[in-house]
Amino acid sequence: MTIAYQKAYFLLSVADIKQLPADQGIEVAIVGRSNAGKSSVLNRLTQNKRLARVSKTPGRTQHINIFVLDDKRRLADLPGYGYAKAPLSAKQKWQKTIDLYIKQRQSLKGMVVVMDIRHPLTALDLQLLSYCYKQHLSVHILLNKLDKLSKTAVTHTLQKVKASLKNDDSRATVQLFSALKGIGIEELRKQLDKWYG
Ligand SMILES: Nc1nc2c(ncn2[C@@H]2O[C@H](COP(=O)(O)OP(=O)(O)OP(=O)(O)O)[C@@H](O)[C@H]2O)c(=O)[nH]1
Ligand SMILES: [Mg+2]
Repeated sequence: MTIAYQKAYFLLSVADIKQLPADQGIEVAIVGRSNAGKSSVLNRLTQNKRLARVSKTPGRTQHINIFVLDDKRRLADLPGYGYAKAPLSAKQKWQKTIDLYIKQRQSLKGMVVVMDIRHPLTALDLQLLSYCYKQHLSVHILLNKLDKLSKTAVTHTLQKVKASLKNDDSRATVQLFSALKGIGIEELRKQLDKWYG
């Protein structure tokens, strides 16, 4: 079946996982460092520029935003992490929310982890990946903003990230992406189709 990503619509925004919609069907979450481009990826995927607010100020999105694809499938835009100016209390709350979300959300089928290709696999990214592996959650990494690097640097970074993931003995997959240029959409859709299948 083909999933009509362009029909996605915003359902609700919650500060607490208790307020999430019923834990049924299949949910895929998008997560990553603040400013990595999560909202831009969602907008690109759904071909809807206004779907997820693309903030110029990093760290704005502190809520879990739920988007509906159809009666069984949802996308969750998780709050960004690693915003240096965020107070410690906000950072701790983030950790707790994400930890609980990953542990408790039965319908969560996979995580799309968005990274800025210029700064992949930061300490917080690695911490998140280890949360996911612990819960046997599938991970697909987007190295976003590839338009910001030269072709040589892109290839080099992709190889380095792949090698590092191998050492991790993770089963995470990784791909190149540019939300700005619309590069990598097909590959992302294929991964999502598998999870939503
Ligand atoms: N050059 C380039 N810029 C991008 C790309 N994707 C996102 N951006 C820019 O990066 C900034 C952050 O993008 P967002 O989509 O708001 O990032 P986010 O991860 O949702 O950020 P928070 O919700 O604040 O955590 C914006 O200025 C985007 O225009 C890309 O592929 N290439
Ligand atoms: Mg955002």
